[in-house]
Amino acid sequence: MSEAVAPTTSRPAWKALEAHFQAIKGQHLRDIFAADATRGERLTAEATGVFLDYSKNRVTDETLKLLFQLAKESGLKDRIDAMFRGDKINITENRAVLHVALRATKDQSIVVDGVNVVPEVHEVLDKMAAFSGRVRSGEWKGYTGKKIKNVINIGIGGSDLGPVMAYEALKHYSDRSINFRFVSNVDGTDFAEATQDLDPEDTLFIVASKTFTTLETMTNANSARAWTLAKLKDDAAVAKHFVAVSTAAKEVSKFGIDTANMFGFWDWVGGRYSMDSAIGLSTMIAIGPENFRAMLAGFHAMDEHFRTTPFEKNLPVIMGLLEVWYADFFEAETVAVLPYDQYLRRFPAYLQQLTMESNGKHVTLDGRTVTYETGPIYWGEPGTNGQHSFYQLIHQGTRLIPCDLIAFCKSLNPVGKHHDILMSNVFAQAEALAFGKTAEQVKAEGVADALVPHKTFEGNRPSNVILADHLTPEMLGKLVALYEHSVFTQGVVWEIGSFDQWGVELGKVLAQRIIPELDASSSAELKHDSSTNALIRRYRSCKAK
Ligand code: G6Q
Repeated sequence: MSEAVAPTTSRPAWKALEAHFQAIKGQHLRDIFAADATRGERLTAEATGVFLDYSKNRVTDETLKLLFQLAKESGLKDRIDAMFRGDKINITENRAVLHVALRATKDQSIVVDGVNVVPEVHEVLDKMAAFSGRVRSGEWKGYTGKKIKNVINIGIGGSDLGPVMAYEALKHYSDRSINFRFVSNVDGTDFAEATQDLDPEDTLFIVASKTFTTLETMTNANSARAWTLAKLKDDAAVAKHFVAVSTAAKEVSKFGIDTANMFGFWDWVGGRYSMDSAIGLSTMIAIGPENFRAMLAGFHAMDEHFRTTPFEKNLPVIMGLLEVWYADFFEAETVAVLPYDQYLRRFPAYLQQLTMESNGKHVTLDGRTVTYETGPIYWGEPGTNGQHSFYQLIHQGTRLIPCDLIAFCKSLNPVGKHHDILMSNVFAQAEALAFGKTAEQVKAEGVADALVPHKTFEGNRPSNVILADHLTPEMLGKLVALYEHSVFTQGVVWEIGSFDQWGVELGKVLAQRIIPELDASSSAELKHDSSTNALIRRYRSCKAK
């Protein structure tokens, strides 16, 4: 039986954290470390080959105790169980939230509306594997009998960011004889640039859209069909050059794609949680079915860790609670994600959607307006590039920006001393952020008095260091699941619904209304505000010139 859960700010642990924050907010990491020689070893956790050093956070043992207490009082364990069980925890859409079922092992049973969904998941995976195998081997031919050399994923949001990120992250494992491109933006430039040097005869489009009605994706898919048919001149070519990933079979066949070449998924997979569903078809073609399954095994290992491990040793729980601590008590507005691995260059963009679309909510599940901060802004770039641009603000600006530094002990491309140099930057940055440089240290270096304030680093900037052996498909799955479950943890504490996205839906509706009004010959009366009306008129007349 679930225990009744008190509203966030009236939980005893929340109140205790408020008082505790006042007591410790002035403490410096320099002093915290000086008082405890074991801290750097103690405040770490490791699971599934992912090592987390969270010692350089502005927390004491008491803070951690209270945060874990807060998780308990928030009913986190019950909520985790409810998600894994397939309860309809996405209440505004009346849906289960079962991305964890996408990586369930064959022997598991997860029942939604009376049906065990695990066999269906594996059926789709098998179908994807068979198709990927045919494309990779050259057995799948284009309409004129040519082997596919280019695969273009058309999708947006959750149907794009995961596939792009995974392709970039796992490029080392990908089949280099096939080009992979990704078209998402409705700006025609995206499509034009992706196809300008390609031949329709050896190009395969994957139209990835859960609903198959998204304006951007359908516009790009229609342009892709026109581009293909301009050369191949036979509607029958569509079946050889287009496949679909969708939950909407009717819409897919309306478009002209053979539903035999449709890869399905389910309404209990949210867009931003779908890179390991059929939405990952481009990933599977790139890295092969075996590597894709290894990625799923990585997701699953982190799922099991999250589901079964006590909070005190639970990586996503620790990370999620630290974000709550900074967002609500230090009032930090952002979190920087800084992967020290060039292959993870799209990981921050991927996490932006995962975190901000999930926890960018201002009402609780039961509709009350929150009185505290929820989802922080996530952003970042790979190291060491970021060090030469925005790190200045993190080190010496006026804002507190908790950082996640992600790194691997081994490089997939060991070149000379590059990797040691890269890794020295990881450790040095985390060290400098935490400990800074005092005015005394700067003076001792012989710096002129006038420059001392400029060269002084306050330090006390918190960071996590996430360290793993090397980047594999399995490791990527673990890292993504780590953040998925951290987001879940935060959402539970904040009592918000992390799995709907009404803000995104709004955008989809608003643009549809304006499209016909942009026609220069349209005489329809404009009924917007005066600014929008004037902008539309200006656009119309500029277009007409
Ligand atoms: C993700 C969001 C959103 C969605 C896109 C594409 O969680 O719902 O980013 O993925 O709007 O939607 P379709 O896949 O339906 O085209």
